Amino acid sequence: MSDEENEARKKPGTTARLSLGALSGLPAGGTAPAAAELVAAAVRPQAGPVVAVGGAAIDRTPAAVKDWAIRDFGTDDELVLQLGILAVLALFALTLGVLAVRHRRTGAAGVLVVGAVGAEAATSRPDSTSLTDALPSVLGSLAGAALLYCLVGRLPAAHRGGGRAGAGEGWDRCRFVLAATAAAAASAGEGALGRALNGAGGQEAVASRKNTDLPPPASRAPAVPRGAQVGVAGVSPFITPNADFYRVDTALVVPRVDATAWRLRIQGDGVTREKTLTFDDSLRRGLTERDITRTCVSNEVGGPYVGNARWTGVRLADLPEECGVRPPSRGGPADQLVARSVDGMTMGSPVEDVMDGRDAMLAVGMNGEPLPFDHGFPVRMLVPGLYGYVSACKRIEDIELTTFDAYDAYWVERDWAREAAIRTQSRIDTPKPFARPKTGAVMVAGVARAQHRGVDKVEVRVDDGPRQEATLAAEDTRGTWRQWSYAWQATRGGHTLTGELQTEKRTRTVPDGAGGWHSVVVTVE
Ligand SMILES: Nc1nc2c(c(=O)[nH]1)N[C@H]1C(S)=C(S)[C@@H](COP(=O)(O)O)O[C@H]1N2
Ligand SMILES: [Mo]
Repeated sequence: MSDEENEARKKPGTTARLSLGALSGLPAGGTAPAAAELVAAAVRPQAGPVVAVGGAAIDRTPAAVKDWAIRDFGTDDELVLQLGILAVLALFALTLGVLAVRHRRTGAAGVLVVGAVGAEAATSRPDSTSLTDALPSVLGSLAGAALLYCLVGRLPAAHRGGGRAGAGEGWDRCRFVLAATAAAAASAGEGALGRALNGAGGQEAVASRKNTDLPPPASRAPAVPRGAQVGVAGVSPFITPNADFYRVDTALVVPRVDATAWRLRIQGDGVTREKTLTFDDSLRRGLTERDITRTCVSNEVGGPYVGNARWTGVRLADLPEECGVRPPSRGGPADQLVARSVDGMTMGSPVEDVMDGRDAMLAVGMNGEPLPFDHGFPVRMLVPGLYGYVSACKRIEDIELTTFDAYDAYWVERDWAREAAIRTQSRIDTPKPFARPKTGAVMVAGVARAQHRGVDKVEVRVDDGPRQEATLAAEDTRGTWRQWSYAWQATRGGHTLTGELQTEKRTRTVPDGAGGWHSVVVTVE
């Protein structure tokens, strides 16, 4: 074999070149978001392109899909979304790599276009206040474009018959592979470092939470009666531990707010004296402690998005009152209290409900500790009897008095009801669906809730038999869920157990919460 033939052999054909191009795209496509993540650590974690594009995607997702995502991925929906974005980016990277083999500049420019999309998303997020939020995407895509340009430049010229490569243009497979591998490893490292820095961000916020000393409440929660817990294995604990409390957030990266810098402004229709509250002001106001069961409107009948905790906070009604606000029933002009979060979330509660004497509060404590970041540190709102999306604003920073006619909050714009009082629901916690209990005495037990109204009766029905009254556990307060149990003499075979309390007709979660009986099918052996 001649030298020439040998040289030609080593040079890849067209298909091989395109594959190598695609392979160059991957490290380049990896470098862009990784470098962006690193820059985001310096600018603002929420300004990273994956988080920004993810947030924009969430805002544009139809309510039904979002509802499905919350239901089927639980709180993992955020992870699923981020992985999805990375998968799409990988596809782009492969395509741009192939493109770059034909037109080196165009391929590199493609990376910049993707960067521009990220920059647009980052600067148009509701929590973005500065154009510097574009920096992570811009710098990241510049790095990616430059890498793609260089890597593809290392590929040999196209192989044409016995054409001879010019001196110095020798195709060095080894160096190409080394360069690509190094770039891939570097971007993985950068990405990991960026993520770690982002996660470690908010030092001041973490310190401010650590240094928060909740004063003893001025008004204690009534003691939970001994018999509030039915004492049947498999029933949820009466107080849900913080770590097990369900969580719903549209923000992909939960902002960590420094309590010492936190302010809450109260303004709007009927406010005669505007007010700005600091965290210390709140702690000095004499805190109220209450057990309150909270739930999400996306909770299906029998679903897990409900929890009961001991909350401490400022009485919410006092604040508008001190600002001169009167509820509509006393002639006030505003019927909607709009809460705004630092992350851009908005929610509107009826002013009447907030001021009618129920234990609506600005909570600072959850089960004896400052609010966890995931549950709204430093301050979140709670209104007993209303679903989370119309009352439970986390990291609240602004309260505006307005009307329902004048303003639609985040979820209302997405087809959920303007006003949403919590519907009565009962859940069978045990036996679990498709359990196989033995014949004889089987305890059927669960939790029922009708926050703000109270639960007076739960009935259990086996198949189409008569309704049997369940034994209710001691009632804590009207604001909390109530456990119940029923001793069932189970006979062999398949049975359907139904806990009857709420309206019979099963309804979807959209627009104002699910209703209907919870049934569990078991086979007795
Ligand atoms: N800032 C902010 N507050 C929020 C939300 C949110 O996405 N962002 N979700 C709301 C919804 S739909 C519910 S059900 C509750 C959930 O509160 P938790 O996560 O503390 O259980 O918070 C509400 N407050
Ligand atoms: Mo919710």
